[in-house]
Amino acid sequence: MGTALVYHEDMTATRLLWDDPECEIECPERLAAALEGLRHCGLEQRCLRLSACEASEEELGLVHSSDFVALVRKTQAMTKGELQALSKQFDAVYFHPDTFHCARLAVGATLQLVDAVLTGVVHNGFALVRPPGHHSQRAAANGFCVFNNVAIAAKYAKQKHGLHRILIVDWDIHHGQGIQYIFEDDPSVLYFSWHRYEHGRFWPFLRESDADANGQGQGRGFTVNLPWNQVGMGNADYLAAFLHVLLPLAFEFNPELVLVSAGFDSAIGDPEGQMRATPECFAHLTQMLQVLAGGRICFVLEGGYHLESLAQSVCMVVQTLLGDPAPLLPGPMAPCQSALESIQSVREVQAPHWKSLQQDVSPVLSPITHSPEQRSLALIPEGTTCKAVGTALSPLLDRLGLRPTPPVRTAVALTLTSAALALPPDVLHQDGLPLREETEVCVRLHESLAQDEALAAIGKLLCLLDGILDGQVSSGIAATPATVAVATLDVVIQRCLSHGAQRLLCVALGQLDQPLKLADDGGVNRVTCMCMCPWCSLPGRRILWLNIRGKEAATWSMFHISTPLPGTTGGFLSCILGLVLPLAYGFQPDLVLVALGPAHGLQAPQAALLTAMLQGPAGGRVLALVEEEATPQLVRTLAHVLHGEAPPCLGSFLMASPEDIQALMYLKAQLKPQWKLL
Ligand code: X5A
Ligand code: ZN
Repeated sequence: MGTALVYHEDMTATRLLWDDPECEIECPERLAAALEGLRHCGLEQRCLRLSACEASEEELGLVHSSDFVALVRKTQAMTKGELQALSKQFDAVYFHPDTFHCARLAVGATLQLVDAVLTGVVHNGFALVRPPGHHSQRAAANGFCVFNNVAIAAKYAKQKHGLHRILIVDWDIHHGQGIQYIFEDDPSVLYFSWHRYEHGRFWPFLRESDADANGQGQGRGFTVNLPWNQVGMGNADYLAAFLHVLLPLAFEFNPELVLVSAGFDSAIGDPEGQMRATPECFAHLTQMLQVLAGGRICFVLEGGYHLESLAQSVCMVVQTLLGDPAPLLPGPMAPCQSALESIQSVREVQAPHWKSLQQDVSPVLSPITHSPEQRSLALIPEGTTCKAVGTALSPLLDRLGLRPTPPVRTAVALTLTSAALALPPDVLHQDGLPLREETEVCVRLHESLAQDEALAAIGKLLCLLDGILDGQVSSGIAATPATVAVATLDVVIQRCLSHGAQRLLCVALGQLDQPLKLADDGGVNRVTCMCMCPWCSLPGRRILWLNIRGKEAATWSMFHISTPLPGTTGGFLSCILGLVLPLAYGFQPDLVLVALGPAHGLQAPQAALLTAMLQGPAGGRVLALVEEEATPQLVRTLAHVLHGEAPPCLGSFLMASPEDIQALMYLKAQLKPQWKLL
């Protein structure tokens, strides 16, 4: 079970045969660049390679009229003049004698991928295809697209595999109006698209690309358009769109399959998109989508015209699909005002159709009290579009390849054996007491820890923690004796800080108060926080403490926050997507501690989702602390998500209670001035 890569070299055959500045960017080198990138990074070799076959006439007929298919078939025997004349009948389209073959391969590749994922041959995969598909309509080619690969795949998944709910995420920078038209009145397909819109002044210049187009009839609420009205959208804008629009709806929809119209013209350097999201951002977007549908997710290439940016972004997606941790995101985590306005307007349009949005029909946009956005991300120099894959590609790809991935993905420091726990086979077991002396030093301050069993547990835990801090291990789970949970946490935090961690995020669940002996330097460098606790007196604000427990909402400072544990699935999701992740991404921690303390009250699927999603902000560095008495089922579930698997479903969606909504709104209002992703 792994990741499929579906491809066929013949898809490089179709190309523009005459002069057309609009169409020339959709060139064969796009596929070559993406594939070379994957090879260069050693990713192609890690995938299950599937060779594409042409889709059948019947499969094309799931979306397209037989007249249209017949018309495209005829292009195989046309002269250049005839091809050019036919192309002119459509908007931004070119035909080549090999177009029909390529377009059938593109559909075929997509359907093979869907089959592989839905029959359990692989968990997920990527179809590298040309021509793209999302603009194509029942009887019309459009915007370089001939057959609508992803729309056909959704119909196919419904018809052949009997699925009832499919999510299509279209992150290409153009509006996939073709997909929108095909599923407009179909509530079984949730279509999300963000796109460069500029108030209607960008191609394809359609009124129905705006946020207020949200489906027809039964399908109302199942088309979700997020128009970008300015260029230059970056990582924070894309993250905010996922956290505040797509993911709340996606969780509520609860898809059985996710299809991604994966265009990379939304990435930095692209001549069409003019946006600024870096390739790393696509690793994070991928990781967020992987928690849906039990991880059943198929990526299908759409646009992407800057060869280096395209290749890097494809590598980021495939690397994430393979289970590698997402790299840290560069840049300040503050969405721009225009993005916030777009996000707000689509939330308002969709609110009547989605319980997850009904909590804040008229919420506050963050006031413009701060100085305008500084956008200091380095731009890839322009002018490298659609040239043959040259030497310029390698240095940039090397940068990706050199990013060290820890040799061990997940380690555990537990008292139970792996056989009893049924952990994934390559999870490392930390045992022995190699750090006895250091352990004793660490625990000197805590008399409660000075018993043999406690010392043994702490020794294992520190050994695991050091593995993470040294970059040998990505993530882990450690058991702590419940009676000394707070003291243990203190020891862990001290060690992180003394090992040079710059920013530490502690998500403490249940009855865990902040350790008291944390700051030896209490009182020094108290800059803005009026809180008297030692956490906030640390120089450099190195710890963000977020306590989720069954009490009131409170903010002692922007780094010291307490929120009640919501009682419903809807409330829990709002808390994760609307509070925890925006804070975590805004803080950009080196390491995340998820501490499940006494009476944490979380069900295993909730703990798994929280832990899975907190891998994003810290580059995969998550240490989960569980009580020794934690059930094997909880430990197993956590080990699986840290190991890269999808968390189990939370259960049916129940709307957040008014009290939980109120607590969340209160915290967000308090914290919004400092944490811009909220
Ligand atoms: C698939 C795709 C873009 C067409 C742009 C025409 N099409 N100006 O990115
Ligand atoms: Zn596009």
